Amino acid sequence: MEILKDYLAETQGQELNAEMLTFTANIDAVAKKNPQVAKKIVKELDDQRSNLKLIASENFCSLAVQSAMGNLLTDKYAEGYPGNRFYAGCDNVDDLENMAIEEAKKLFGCEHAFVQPHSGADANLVAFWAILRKKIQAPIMEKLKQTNLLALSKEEWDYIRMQMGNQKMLGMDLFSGGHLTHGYRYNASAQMFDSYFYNVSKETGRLDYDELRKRLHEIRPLIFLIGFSAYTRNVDFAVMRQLADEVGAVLMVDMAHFAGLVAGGAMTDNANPIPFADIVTTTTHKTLRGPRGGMVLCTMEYAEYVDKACPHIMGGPLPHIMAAKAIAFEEARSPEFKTYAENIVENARNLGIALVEGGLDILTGGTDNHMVIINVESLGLTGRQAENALRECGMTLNRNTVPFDKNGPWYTSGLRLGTPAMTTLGMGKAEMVEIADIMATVLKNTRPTKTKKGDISKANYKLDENIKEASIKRVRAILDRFPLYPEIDTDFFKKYF
Ligand code: DSN
Repeated sequence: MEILKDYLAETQGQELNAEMLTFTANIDAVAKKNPQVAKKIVKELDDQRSNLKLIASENFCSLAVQSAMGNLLTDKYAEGYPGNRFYAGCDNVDDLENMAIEEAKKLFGCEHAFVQPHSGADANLVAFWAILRKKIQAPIMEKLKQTNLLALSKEEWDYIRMQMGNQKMLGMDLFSGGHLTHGYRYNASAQMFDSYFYNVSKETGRLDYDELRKRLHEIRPLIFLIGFSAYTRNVDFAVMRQLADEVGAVLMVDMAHFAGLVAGGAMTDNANPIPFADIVTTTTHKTLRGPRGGMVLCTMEYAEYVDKACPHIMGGPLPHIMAAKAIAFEEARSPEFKTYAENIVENARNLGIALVEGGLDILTGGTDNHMVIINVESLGLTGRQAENALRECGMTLNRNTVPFDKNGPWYTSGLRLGTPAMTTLGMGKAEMVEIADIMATVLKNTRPTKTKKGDISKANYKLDENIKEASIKRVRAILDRFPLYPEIDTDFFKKYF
């Protein structure tokens, strides 16, 4: 297979398309080792091009971010942090990590940034343990007049372990939109902490601050955690700070979903957690449009505990991802990103309005951020059926629990959709209205089938074939106007794969 050679021969005399050349060279190098892997990369690009990406937590990062990720930096070990590594030869990684740190600090206006976590779940573990070490371990060590854990007696060490394992955390219930790393029993966080939850109000679907205050005073947790992956309303972080202070809790915010909206200035004043929280975690690939990864932002009070994630909870960082984070954070400081963040919110708002007009049941009736959640129960469907029917019609999204969901976390009664990726492609109000209409049409023409026992199935369904065909055409017509990475021509690879 001579992919690169063929491409160069085919394009002789034409103006150089650096992006296509880079992609072709990468595919060529991979295909020489394993054509099946190369084929899957090209197919994934085709898939993401021919289906509407409506997953609220996904996006398309820039090709510059992608190039920064795919290179030899992956070969370097750099356990520790800049200037304090467990390995020699970290000069370039030190510089890259410092660049990402400085960019993050400028972008979010925070005192300290730790850019090593590989994911949001990692970032949360780093934050949890930093809080435990600062608030529980450090005072005990001070009392014992010790600085070295290795010098503790077995009894002293057991005492620290017991105290650290017996702390309370109060987070948002998974069914109200919270994240599984916030104390869900199937996640390690619920084994680390004595975990408690708050819910949204049954009447409004929103957080009720009076109820939250009551719950906080009842539990009096070490960590008061605000964050969600399926909640569509702004939170007043000034009020959250005040509530945390009333009970002496550490205020931790997981802004993984809305970090890009904070960075781009679409969430300001009390909706921006940075000035109010002690410690903030995030992913870098959702609304922020960076590489897949995580990050912790905090006050100086927690800096040394966060930086010592290795050896405590992390191994080696990913230097190639930190390089890509530096690029992405710089991109996010541009005026274009500000417009982008505003457009994400505007698109979500318009999508919500159009879905309501289409007769669908939207949680809280709309949105303040980048996502919209549909309750499909009134259509007689589960989230799983709705998710699959829409995917058949060229729309990729995920099913989600709704508050107090009767169908549980596997089948669910909801659909979560978001606008970050569609906004990256340049779509606006007209497309949101069209997409809402396609979705409503598909969902209203999908019916659950019966199981062999005669019960209504939670998994299987029948979708009208004519509707399906027409919907795919409508979706493709939108996508044709907003191509993903137009610099890259995947048709060129058809003769190889
Ligand atoms: N997977 C991310 C999301 O979709 O919200 C976080 O778990």
